[in-house]
Amino acid sequence: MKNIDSKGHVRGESIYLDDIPVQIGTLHGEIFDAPCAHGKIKNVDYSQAEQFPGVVRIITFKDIPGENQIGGIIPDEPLFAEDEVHFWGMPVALIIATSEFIARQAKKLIKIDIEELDCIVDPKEAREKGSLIFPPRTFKIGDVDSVWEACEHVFEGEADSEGQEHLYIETQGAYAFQMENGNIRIASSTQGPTAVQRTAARVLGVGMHKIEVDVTRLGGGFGGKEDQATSWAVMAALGAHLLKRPVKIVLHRMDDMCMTGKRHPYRSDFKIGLSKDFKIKAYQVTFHQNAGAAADLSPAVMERTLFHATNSYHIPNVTATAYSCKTHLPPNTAFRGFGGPQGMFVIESAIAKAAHELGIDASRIQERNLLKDGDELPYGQVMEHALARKTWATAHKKFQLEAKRTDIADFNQKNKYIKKGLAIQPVCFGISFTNTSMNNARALVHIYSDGSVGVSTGAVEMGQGVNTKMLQVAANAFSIAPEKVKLETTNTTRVANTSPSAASATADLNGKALQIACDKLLTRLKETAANMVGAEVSSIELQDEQVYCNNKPAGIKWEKLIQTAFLERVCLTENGHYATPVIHFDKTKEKGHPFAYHVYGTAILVVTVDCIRGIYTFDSVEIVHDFGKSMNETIDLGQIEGGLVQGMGWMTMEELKYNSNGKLLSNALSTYKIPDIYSVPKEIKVEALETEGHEMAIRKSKAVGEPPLMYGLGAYFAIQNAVKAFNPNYQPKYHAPFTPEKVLLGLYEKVNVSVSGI
Ligand code: LUZ
Ligand code: MOS
Repeated sequence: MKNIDSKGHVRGESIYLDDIPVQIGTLHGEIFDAPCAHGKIKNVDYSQAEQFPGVVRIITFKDIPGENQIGGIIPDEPLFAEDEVHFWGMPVALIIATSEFIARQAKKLIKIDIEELDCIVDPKEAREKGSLIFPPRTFKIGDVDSVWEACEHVFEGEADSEGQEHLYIETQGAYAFQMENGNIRIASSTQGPTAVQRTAARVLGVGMHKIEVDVTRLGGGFGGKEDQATSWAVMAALGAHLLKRPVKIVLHRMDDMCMTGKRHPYRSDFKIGLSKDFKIKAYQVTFHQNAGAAADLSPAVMERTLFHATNSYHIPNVTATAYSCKTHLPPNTAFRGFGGPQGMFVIESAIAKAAHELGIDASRIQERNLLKDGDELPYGQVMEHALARKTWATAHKKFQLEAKRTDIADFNQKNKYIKKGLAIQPVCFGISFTNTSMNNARALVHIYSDGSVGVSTGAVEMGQGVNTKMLQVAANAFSIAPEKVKLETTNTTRVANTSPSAASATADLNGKALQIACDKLLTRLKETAANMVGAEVSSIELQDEQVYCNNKPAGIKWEKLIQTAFLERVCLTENGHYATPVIHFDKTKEKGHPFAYHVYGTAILVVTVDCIRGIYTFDSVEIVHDFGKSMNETIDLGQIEGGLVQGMGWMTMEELKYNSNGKLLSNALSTYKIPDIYSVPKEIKVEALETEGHEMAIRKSKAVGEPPLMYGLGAYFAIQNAVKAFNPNYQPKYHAPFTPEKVLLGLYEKVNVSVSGI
């Protein structure tokens, strides 16, 4: 089944926030933000802006009826700055005007007098100065200190990865309406409708029941709207509340890039110890997460970094410590992978470094240490149904790794100024919110009296195709045509207390809740059918839109069944609640079983580097991926391709630049390069690993949102291998992204070349 949104998207008919017809009387909001990263506000002069024709009001923290607080995990982030600003782009005031243009003009008339204070942008510097968001955490298994001695080889090093801009095509936005009795309705481009509802209630000082949040769809989220869609929605709600008129806020791209947090940059130190036969005996790692100026989701992101510190490998002795460092960047936030990719980059760097020093290919160490059933991870979960080795072996065979290696060696022998490099990237990603209590969802199903069905869940459609999957669950449960099912908007009055659509778990959690609701309806409908044909309930099935009795059609169509049930006053509405069983985690011990299951895969990446210019193209990325039993192969394939390319972009070309004063320099698409059609691999092959699927996944179809991003890590190491093939003096560094500039520097590091004839 195709994505149900594809036609609407292609024709431009799909409704995004900015497509909602504008109500008469609507006002437009524009954010006045901090012009430095850290400073004391001496004075703000709004007088000229206030007098600008068309400006209705300028709202500051003083106008907030409730709390000036948007922090979720830790209450450390004001909606509007009070006396101090903590990052460049921090909201100070909201200008409300009759048009967006007027609001933007008025913004230029605000004069702010700030005393600039010291600015920290580097996480290690923050740690040295004791600037932490919360105390460090350590995951530990075995005892590294007692085994270094016994290791044949021990290597130490640093591995750093930079941030990543989400670059959802649809920027942040919200549209709030004052309803009767002081109720507020907010249309929001958010992954977390409940987070918006809760925070709006807190800021307005009202109960959550006064706030309704509605989401049709997002033009991309990638984590950037898990927590950070909230500010704009709350500001719009505040405007609507104070002015009793609709207020709309849609960020311009440059404002969005400047004001919102991104993937967390990390700086890390590692030490790895191996036996003679390349078994990893010990691994010690210290992560410095650049959290930015407030906690946002950093504690949860840091936790996932620790969970994924050893990627797909079994290491018996591990000490992984992480510091969440408070700096003056915008608060960094969720981004596809949620700290996992950052953790995995360090172990892959440690392996690459060991391989380089030993003069072997990294894959020899990788393969030797892949997880298998019964292995215990540093956080206490014991592997079951581990597929790390199977995906590796299948990729090796299916994609003829040996032949590929020979071809590349041959090519590199024959070509002086063009070199190829290969890397293998295994991935093992845990599925479930790391915070156990968040792993629950609800669904509401109405069967209308004509037999058509309306489905509401807590899942937010952001292009990932979750609505299509939900529709499949409902249509399949009732054995009716997909056309008979409608996916409603995600709305807090229909489905309450939702977790954000995140952690790759949205289809699993909401799909299972929906399945439960459908099953309850089905039970009642079977009773009605049994009465109609005068048979036992156990002999009844629904198939092909009709009733079957003892495997034979009973001559009752779906519509007839529903009509009868309706006339007999059977309840045709149900809701389902699902909470993931089995999972638990004890933070005092840092041990437990936090994940419902893991998703596995192995990618083989081949790159060609132009050794004169430092530019590169990826010839191919070939993947064996563990889909479980995919319930929608087209959608899942789209997730793999998109995730892969997004991961490759982070590792190679996407380069965020802040100056030492904390100002974002790469604040537009002209200065921040994301992968385009010319930079994606020439060939992407994805093979499904043959498995039975996993019971904890919706219809045995495993979560697919985040895991493929981490195949992109291999891009870094493939390029590095090509550089090594050109320049034997190159000393590998582990600092992503590997931009063409860095490639060029690597190619000519400690080289005395004369590029003759060029
Ligand atoms: N969000 C969250 C996430 O709150 N907890 C998680 O574990 C998570 N994992 C991935 C992406 N978003
Ligand atoms: Mo996400 S990083 O699953 O919002």
